[in-house]
Amino acid sequence: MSQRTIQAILKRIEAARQILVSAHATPDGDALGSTLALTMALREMGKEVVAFNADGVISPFGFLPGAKTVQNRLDPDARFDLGFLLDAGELQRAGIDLRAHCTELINIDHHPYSETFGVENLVDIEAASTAILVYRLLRQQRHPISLDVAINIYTATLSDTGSFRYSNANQEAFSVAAEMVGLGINAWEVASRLYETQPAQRLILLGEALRTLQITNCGRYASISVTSEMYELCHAEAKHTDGFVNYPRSIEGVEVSIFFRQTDPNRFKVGFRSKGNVDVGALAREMGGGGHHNAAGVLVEGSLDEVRASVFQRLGTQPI
Ligand SMILES: [Mn+2]
Repeated sequence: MSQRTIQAILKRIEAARQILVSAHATPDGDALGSTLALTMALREMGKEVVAFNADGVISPFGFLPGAKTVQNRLDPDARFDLGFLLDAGELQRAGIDLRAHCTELINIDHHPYSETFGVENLVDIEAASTAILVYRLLRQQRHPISLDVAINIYTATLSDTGSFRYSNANQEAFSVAAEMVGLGINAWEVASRLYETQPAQRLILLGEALRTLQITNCGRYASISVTSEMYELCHAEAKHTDGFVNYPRSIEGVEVSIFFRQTDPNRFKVGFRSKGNVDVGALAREMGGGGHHNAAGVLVEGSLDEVRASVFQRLGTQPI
């Protein structure tokens, strides 16, 4: 089934001259890594490729080979024979109207319930990263994987598996990673670029956020918060909170971590991460938001106390 899809995609690549490669906006390591892995490989095949992300390349991913060629804007007249949207789940997460620019669209993704907006949809929820699906495509085509492509595939997979700690870190993830190391990538350098280059104000803000830690009396839920006041105090901004939601989840017994982040004077973004059976996607949808079983979010109006109280009430529990 997916073999047939891969063959069909390779045929369309062969026929195309101008190709757009994009992924979801506010990109993570997999979105950018898979975009750049596919972009670099297609360029090696002699295709004219534009790599696009509505939010450009965000820190710390500037080191990825090809990162400097990513555009965050498209000429309104730009037209492509073929457009890829990677790792997105939904067409609209591209952040622009891809259909206006591309004759045909292809969806490559590993999210459950990924929309079938493409003429071909290579979707496999067993793939640890979307970059792994790009890898399968290149292998099928017998395209030799260059060092530039390898670094992107490795970084995307390292990033989407939480450094090979999450339940999606399967045999394929490890074996592709090992192959990329065999091709000459420096695993230590990638890890240090990803995890040891944070700005000081992020750590200072994290310190403030951790002081707000609340654990519910059942011990299964824990939350931290960041307010506009804290941003000012720490000379930090929203982009510095990336990954904060994971800290409460590291507490023994905690199944769901919740991160309250102020976006406006009277509004909070509530992020959920689950490491167990609790479906936080369903919870967020109930509240008017969205997401998946393990990761979801919703915007809620109110003061921090109000928003926190309403979330904990919905969970049927309260903080100690
Ligand atoms: Mn992904």
